[in-house]
Amino acid sequence: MAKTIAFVRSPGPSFNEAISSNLKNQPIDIKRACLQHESYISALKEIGLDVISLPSADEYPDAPFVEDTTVVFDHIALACPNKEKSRRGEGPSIHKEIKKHITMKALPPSANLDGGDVLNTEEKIFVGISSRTNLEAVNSLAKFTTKPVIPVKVIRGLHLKTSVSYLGNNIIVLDPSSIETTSLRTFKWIETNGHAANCLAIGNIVLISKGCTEEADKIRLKGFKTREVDISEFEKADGGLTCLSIILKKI
Ligand code: CIR
Repeated sequence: MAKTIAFVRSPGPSFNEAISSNLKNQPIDIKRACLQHESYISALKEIGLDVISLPSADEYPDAPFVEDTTVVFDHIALACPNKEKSRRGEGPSIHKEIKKHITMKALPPSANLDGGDVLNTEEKIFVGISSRTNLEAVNSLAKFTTKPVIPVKVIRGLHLKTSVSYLGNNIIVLDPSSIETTSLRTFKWIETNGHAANCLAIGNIVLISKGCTEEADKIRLKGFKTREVDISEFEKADGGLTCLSIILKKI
């Protein structure tokens, strides 16, 4: 049976120049970031994913946050037109790999989109309207899916998925103070105000940021298994667990 693939990219020597809302106070320890990235890859492999690991791209400090380069729907992957100039060159080398597995299309340059703003659920796709993603992206994405594509205002934090993750079984983990929640009312909520809001659900297993034990307990009560992963060096650059991979489910 075809396996789910995770595309990842290791941090390089320039990772401590990644964009950050708090780097001045908390410099990144690159050696530690590399070790944490290896543990992240091990966790994905233990879950049963095939991991395709790209070499670091030193001219792009934010390159380990591969999620922002690509959105994957069922039968198509879409190259994201990133708004942030320093991140625009990250896509091509990763898209070259993804194209070996799935058809890829580009969105028009009038759309600004980071993959971290796209929350895909069974029935609907939610798109964060954030400092990185505009309404044009919502309209452009809608052309590639039969699901309704719904804009959600991001009030605080970088992306929509900084503050909400979908686990499956109609359950989301979210920080309701950071996003406009009206369109998310039909889900069952696990509330948090911390890093737990960005977690990565692969089937029945949820990777959650180390130390989010209360949220992990609540997630397990809903029938999932959890595994804590330490990504503190990536959190210093406003990244979370989903940011570090592009997940391609083979169907
Ligand atoms: C940035 O500001 O673009 C990076 N430092 C963090 C990107 C995190 N990506 C994500 O949440 N999908």
